[in-house]
Amino acid sequence: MTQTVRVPKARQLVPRTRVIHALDVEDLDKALTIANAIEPYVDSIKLSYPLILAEGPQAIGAIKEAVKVPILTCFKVADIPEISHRIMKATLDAGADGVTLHGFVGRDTVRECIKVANEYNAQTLVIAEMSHPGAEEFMQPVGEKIAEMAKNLGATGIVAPATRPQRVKRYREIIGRERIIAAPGVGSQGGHVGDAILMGADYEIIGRSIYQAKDPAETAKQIQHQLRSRLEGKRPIPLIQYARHDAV
Ligand code: 6CN
Repeated sequence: MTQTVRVPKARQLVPRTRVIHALDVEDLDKALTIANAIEPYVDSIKLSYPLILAEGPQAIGAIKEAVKVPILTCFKVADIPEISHRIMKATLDAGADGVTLHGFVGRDTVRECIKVANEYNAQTLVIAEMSHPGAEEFMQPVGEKIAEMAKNLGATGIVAPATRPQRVKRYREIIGRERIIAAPGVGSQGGHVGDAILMGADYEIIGRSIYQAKDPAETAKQIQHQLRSRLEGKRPIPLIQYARHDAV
């Protein structure tokens, strides 16, 4: 008798607020409280090692059940294709709607990760160039090639640094309009709200500035106001539709 395998349907990223919250706390109760409070002001919640190592992979499902936005996991997958396949599968089975992975490991691993994600209708964000200063040392010189590869292999998009908005502009030129750019580094790492989006990013990833705030919901709301007025002040980018990358 053949068994029907239930493939979970992944939630899709839709750019309304243009903010992805990196909920890098270690405690599930705290994560749930913050997730519920900030949900109206974000398009996705991104979970990473701090929470999953402390609370286990079931934390992914617990947060997902509490909110309606897609859940990204930021495991930055970077292993040989066979192991990356298993990491992807376990992550997506746990309820993730999208995954970040590294591009520097090469196209065989990236291809394998995208293949697994496609089976779940899930999103793949390939890290082209990281946001911290050290990324200029080894990643930046190969970042554009990574972006090109991610585009050609059919990734949902790439991660590019909001701390270096000019680089975001360059990455947009490389990947065209069909792929997403998510840009971390806003706030705590020094990037300004709106800079990366004005340079062509679809989303800004913001973590500590929100979850370490006294009132995360109020802060997320303020960031949303700031972002909207920044975008409207420069050029009216419709927030409900797909990003217009000819801005700037
Ligand atoms: O706003 P924060 O600096 O507190 O958080 C930024 C978030 C973190 O979860 C970090 O792991 O974005 C992630 N990130 C990623 C790539 C990168 O180049 N730089 C980052 O900061 C990712 N994904």
